[in-house]
Amino acid sequence: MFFGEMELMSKGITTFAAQMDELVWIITILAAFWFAVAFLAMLIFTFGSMRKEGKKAAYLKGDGKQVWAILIPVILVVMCDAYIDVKTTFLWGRVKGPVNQVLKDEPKSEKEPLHIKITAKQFQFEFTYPGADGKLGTDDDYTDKDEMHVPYGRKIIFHLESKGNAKTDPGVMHSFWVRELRLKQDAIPGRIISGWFEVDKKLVELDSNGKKDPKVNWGGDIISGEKIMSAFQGKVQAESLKNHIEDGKTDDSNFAIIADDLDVQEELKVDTASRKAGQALTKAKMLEIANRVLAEKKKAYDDVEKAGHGRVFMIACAEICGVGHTRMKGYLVVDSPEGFEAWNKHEIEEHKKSK
Ligand SMILES: [Cu+2]
Repeated sequence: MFFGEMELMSKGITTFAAQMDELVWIITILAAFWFAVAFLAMLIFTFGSMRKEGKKAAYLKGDGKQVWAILIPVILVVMCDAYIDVKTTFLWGRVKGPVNQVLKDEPKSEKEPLHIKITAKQFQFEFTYPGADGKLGTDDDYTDKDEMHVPYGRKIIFHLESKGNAKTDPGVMHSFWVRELRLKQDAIPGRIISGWFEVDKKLVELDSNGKKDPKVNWGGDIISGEKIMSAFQGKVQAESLKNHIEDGKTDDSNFAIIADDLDVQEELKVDTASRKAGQALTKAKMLEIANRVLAEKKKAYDDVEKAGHGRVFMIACAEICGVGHTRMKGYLVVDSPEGFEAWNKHEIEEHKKSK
């Protein structure tokens, strides 16, 4: 759903996404309804009970039939609340309940679940895969930073932990969040928290408006990391460049860094000494440059996506974990089972070489 350019709700891609979205809408609509009722009642009583010549103020004791004026709305609100609570409890159980029990009730997927260890650090996510033997915690495990690959149509069981950067550092709280998965899970030092999700192929193939996304192509080259990541990063940076200009924040150092990364610092007349930019250009001119760069980066990203398999989604840390919190991002690549196996094989080889 869109309001102009603004996406009201990202598309959900997991098997429990529809249930989650339904609940979000139920809560939103019920809360909006009762807010409107309460606000209207307040207005009616305020203006309807204003002082009038010759009219005496009534003294209401709140007994007898008057009780119902309070009780009926209260009962209705409590009923709505109970309805939300029941629905929430079932969904919570499905998503956050003990993984082994929950998965017994879920439709079986063709392949055995894939276990992935997620380690949250200041300020990076690391993903450990089982390697050739398919078992976590053995010698052939390999770890990738910032990027997580999963196939659609298979249960993913993650084991999330928080680690410090030194032996004496117990780590801090983080939160693993991918909005399209409709999944957010805190990472707590000293605990390993397991959870699950399964990406639905059909949902990945739809765009945010519910139409089939023409870019989806599960064939093509294996995209292992860097290429798609840098294209994705480029798109995000170009968006950020545009936002900086729109918000008039061209004099902060981040702007200079982004402009440098995108190679438009000269064009935007960024003064490298003062790290200030755009004094020589009008906002309209800068926006023109930013829009051009954004279009280029969007196209580059689309081209990479079209050429290879896999859809990319952003992973973010959703718990303020320190000064680098906003930089704590990663990328989730959803792939076809074949594409995932090819990538997995490639990574196993690469990590063998680097040992
Ligand atoms: Cu964090």
